[in-house]
Amino acid sequence: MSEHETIIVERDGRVGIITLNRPKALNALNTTLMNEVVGAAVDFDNDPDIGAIVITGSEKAFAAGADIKEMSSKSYSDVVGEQFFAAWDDLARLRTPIIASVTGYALGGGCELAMICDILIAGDNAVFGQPEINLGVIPGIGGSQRLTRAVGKAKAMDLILTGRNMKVDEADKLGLVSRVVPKENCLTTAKEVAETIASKSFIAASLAKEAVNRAYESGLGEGIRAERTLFYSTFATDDQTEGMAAFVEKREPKFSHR
Ligand code: CO8
Repeated sequence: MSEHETIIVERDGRVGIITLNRPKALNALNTTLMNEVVGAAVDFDNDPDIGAIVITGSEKAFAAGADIKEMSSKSYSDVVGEQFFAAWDDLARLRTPIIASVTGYALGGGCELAMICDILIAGDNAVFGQPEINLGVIPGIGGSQRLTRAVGKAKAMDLILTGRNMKVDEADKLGLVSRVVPKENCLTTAKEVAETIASKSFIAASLAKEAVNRAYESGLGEGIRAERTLFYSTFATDDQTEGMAAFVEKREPKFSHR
């Protein structure tokens, strides 16, 4: 793996791990970090030996938001001209399941990055929020959309308009997170979840991800039709043949992954 300035990239078996590594800035998301995270994730997505990706930060901060110092001097024409932060959208398009391991602050862009991930494992010290309003701006990496879909209009309006922070218990109650675990166990749990997913058929996992995302992005009828088409398509795969044969023969399946 190549050297990076703002992240650490590792692999553990079929799991790719990206650790945000700007501790002095509480992992604030600057342009370099965005390009490195998205680049590393795309590389993992194209790697047939990788079946799931974990994105994590430090115990104090998953990420305390977009880098305010980088943004503060930008003008309207700067952000439009460079399509500031648009590359984060590429992360949402990957086929490989992505697990966020969130301890500490996940604020602003940090909360938005966690919500781009498919599964969110939270430590018991996690704090979520969209405080952009306190800076005279609004969420810009999908926060107003993904938070509203995740927790509903009433809570999203409350969080986005007041800019207040939310502790993990409230986030859990609202369904924003997948699991809450002691902070010491957060990364281990995220890796275990990733290993479990990576042991399945990659094609089935990526189609399942696509189907769930269709529920998130479209109406029920369109989602049901998409699911049916995706379900039928699994019958064109070796992994369907193997998975069902293994069940009938009472043995563990050997998936080809991809
Ligand atoms: N950007 C830049 N630097 C930061 C950020 C940030 N978001 N957050 C923390 N830091 C830096 C601090 O400036 C400080 O650096 P220094 O020591 O050089 O002054 C260092 O990290 C440590 O921070 P604190 O001393 O403040 O640590 P505390 O433990 O006292 O407080 C907090 C922790 C509560 C997390 C506090 O740092 C904080 O409030 N941070 C800002 C949170 C925030 O407002 N985030 C939202 C940013 S806006 C955003 O994310 C918009 C995304 C959409 C962009 C879309 C474009 C299209």
